[in-house]
Amino acid sequence: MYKIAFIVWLYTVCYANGQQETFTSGNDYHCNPSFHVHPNTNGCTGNEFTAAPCQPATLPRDCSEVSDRGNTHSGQYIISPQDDGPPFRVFCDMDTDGGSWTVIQRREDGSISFYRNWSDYENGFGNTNSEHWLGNRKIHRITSQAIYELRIDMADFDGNTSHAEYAKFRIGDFSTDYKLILGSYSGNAGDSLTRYSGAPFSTKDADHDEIDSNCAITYKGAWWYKGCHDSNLNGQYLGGAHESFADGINWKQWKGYNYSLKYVEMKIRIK
Ligand SMILES: [Ca+2]
Repeated sequence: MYKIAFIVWLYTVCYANGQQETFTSGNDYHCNPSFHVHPNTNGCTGNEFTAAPCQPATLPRDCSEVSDRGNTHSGQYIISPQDDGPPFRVFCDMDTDGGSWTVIQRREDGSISFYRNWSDYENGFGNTNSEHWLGNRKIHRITSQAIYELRIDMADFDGNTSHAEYAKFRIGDFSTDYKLILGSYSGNAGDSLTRYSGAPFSTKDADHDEIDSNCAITYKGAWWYKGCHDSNLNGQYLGGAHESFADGINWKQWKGYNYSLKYVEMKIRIK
């Protein structure tokens, strides 16, 4: 006991409220005040906490639960949906419209190609701190836990922003090709997705759309296409107005088929 206490004291590191760390043991620990000793002990000051008493946590199932545990900062957290699958890293938006959003997609600078194959979209790619697609398997796991809503925040290159919300959002498992299930629309961006509720997901190498050609190839994206789309948020980062038809990051009802958005963030939370 004394030896353990001494080692812990010797290596005390102070963390900010809500910060997460992966320790050298390889285990992820959820660093939440409820798991920590009182501040101002073990050399930590102010609002800092020591990780020493952290538990190899019962991880939160989504960002709503991260928020419920007292974490108010937007950033990366480890979550674990309530099933047999492994935990994974997500970005939690704790600021927009009350917070608690689990981010599933972000476009912001074109640094990453989104013209990718089925397995990339199934498993996810990019960095949750910047551009990424969380992954269809993970999105399915999260949205299988409860009724979730979807919010899409968008921005153009002139400083304008808009959003679209759907009162229900769920995607099926692999056997449905990650079929989209959507509830009613609200927001100020216009509705460019409801028509595609019920559509399976398609990529350039997995054509599940309703027409002979391959929408994902024609429009250089990956989406819930039918024949083909009103929105293409995984399309090419074309940086504003473009002459090519509907192959950018397009949201038809807001900016049309010839304007590729500057910024998009798709996020979900328990309804
Ligand atoms: Ca087709």
